[in-house]
Amino acid sequence: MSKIIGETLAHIPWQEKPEGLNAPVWRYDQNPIIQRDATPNSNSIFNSAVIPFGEGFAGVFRCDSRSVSMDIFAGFSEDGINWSINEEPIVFQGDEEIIKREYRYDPRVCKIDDKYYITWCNGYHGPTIGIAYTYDFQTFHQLENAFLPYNRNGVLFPRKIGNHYAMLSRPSDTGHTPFGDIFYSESPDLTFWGKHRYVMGTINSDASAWQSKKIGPGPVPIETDQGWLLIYHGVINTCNGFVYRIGCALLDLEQPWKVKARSRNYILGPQTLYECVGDVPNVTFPCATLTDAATGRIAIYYGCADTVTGLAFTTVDELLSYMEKYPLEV
Ligand code: BMA
Repeated sequence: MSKIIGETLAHIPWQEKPEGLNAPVWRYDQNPIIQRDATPNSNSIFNSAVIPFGEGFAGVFRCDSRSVSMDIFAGFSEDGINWSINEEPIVFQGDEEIIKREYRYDPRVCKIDDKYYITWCNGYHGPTIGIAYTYDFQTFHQLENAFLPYNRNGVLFPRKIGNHYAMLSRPSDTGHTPFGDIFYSESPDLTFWGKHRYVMGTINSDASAWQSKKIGPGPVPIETDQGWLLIYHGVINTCNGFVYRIGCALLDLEQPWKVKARSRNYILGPQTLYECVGDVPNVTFPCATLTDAATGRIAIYYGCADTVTGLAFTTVDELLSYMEKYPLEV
């Protein structure tokens, strides 16, 4: 038995694993939990992040509008399943040069001490990583962009590592990025980022072809007694375009650029109608988890076909033993 290091969350959304299922992750049986038109002006709501907040939950949602403009919106829920998402996007306070909006998408939310940090893909003369914080999901303070363009998928660690804030990210290009590895960076103050270390990259062989084109960090890493459990997305290029699946890895607790284990198999991929059919077919894209340290339960929130939001379940033991059963040489 391995342990999640963190808070208990007795009201984590949960369903038991269906009997006989031969996979480490199982879908909520009422998926998708957020439909594409859940707000009056939304074309699609996907690649979104949630976190325990007050007695319930809060989240930051990627809603593309019916003019297909990409922005991020706060939302609230009592049970983590039924969400009420604001009709207006988040308005940021901060330096006027930085809060100018080009586009915003694929948010993550991470609590560090008493603040909730939002990171997202932020248009600033090309995609880079925006960072902001809030105490209450009403007022949001935007900080400097973490990196120069081009970067997507900035994911903070939920505590300092060796006295520094830490982030995983995925350097990219101006377009749909036909490459991509995961890097680690540190900062003393969330403004100046350095000590950029390579964590892991694509597997350009038959050994694990689902992650042969690019990979990127997904939800905030989960601290366990074995290491940081990282859930990430992996992409293969096919004659019908990119297919996005979900995998996992275990990173060293104090030196997270060191990979201790990684799954050869994906843990979830597009199989249902809502994952295979939508504005961008065959995409499962995880951006958040909820975890319960008391039971080891993990609820995964993931975008489906760039259109709706899905929920799936696993446990820390399911993922660690799956990595052991189907290991990738690291
Ligand atoms: C990536 C990002 C994600 C999207 C994915 C599939 O490059 O734009 O937001 O889910 O492509 O379209």
